[in-house]
Order: sequence, then structure tokens, then C-alpha cells
Amino acid sequence: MAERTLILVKPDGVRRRLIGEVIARIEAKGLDITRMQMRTLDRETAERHYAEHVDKPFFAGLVDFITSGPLVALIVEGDDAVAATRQIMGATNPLEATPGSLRGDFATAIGENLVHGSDSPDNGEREIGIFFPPA
Ligand code: IDP
Ligand code: MG
Repeated sequence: MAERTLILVKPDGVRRRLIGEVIARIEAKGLDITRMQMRTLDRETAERHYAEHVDKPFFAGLVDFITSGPLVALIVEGDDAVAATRQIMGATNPLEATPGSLRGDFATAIGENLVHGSDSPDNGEREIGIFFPPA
């Protein structure tokens, strides 16, 4: 079923010149990129994006990291776009992510795991609204 998801190339990915690698893999999978934006998040926006994690011990560090430099936000569309992009990304912990996935191939630390992808179509629409609000 066609759906939309929000993908971020996190600040570590931008710093490491991996924007093109992330985009190439999304396109190779057969998904469409329909919006794209580079920006540095303020803390308030980062806290809205990661609201579900507000009570986690790593929340403050996560906000520090995601606001630490420019990121690239993408709207990705296609059949089962949430599951397809989560497969391309690999598991949250890069040491558990399979080789061939972005996190498996390019990351070692859970706190700097290169990419974000929405975990459900509903969360995708919520997160898209944060990065690409309706005019
Ligand atoms: P996801 O990015 O694979 O959806 P989530 O559980 O939603 O993973 O966590 C959001 C982000 O928070 C992760 O991508 C990771 O950067 C960070 N994170 C998750 N768990 C931990 C942890 O135990 N320690 C430090 N950072 C974490
Ligand atoms: Mg998540």
C-alpha cells in the first residue's frame, strides 16, 4: 500500500558525507523522494520530533546530537514505505544491524546511527507535519 514516511540523514551522516549514500539506497529500493530539506534543528523542534522518548535516559543526549549540525529531511513515498525504509536502515543498534543495511555498513554507536525513519504510517504523517508543515 502506498504510504509516506519521514527519513532524516542525521548530523553524523551529513558530517561524514553520506547524504548521497542514503539517497542512493532509497532510490535503488524503488521508493520516491518527494520533498527534501537541509536544516539545523532547534531544541524545541527536536523535542517535538522525539516526543515519544521524553522519559528515556538518553533523551537529552539525543536532542543534543540531533541539533548538533545540519541534517537532511526527506519525504519518501511508495508501497510499504515505512517497512521498506526501516529495512534499508537496519536495526537501531548498528552492531545488531545486518551488513548491507545503512546502519550495519556505516555505524557502530546507537547514539550516532546515521538515519531516522518513521516507525508507522501515522507517526510518518505526524513527523512530516513537523518538518514540512502545510503552507
Ligand atoms: P529508531 O531510530 O530505530 O526508530 P528509537 O527507539 O525510536 O529507534 O530511538 C530513537 C533514537 O534514539 C535512535 O535512533 C538512537 O539514535 C537513539 N537511541 C535509542 N536507544 C538508545 C539508547 O539506548 N542509548 C542511546 N541512544 C539511543
Ligand atoms: Mg523511532
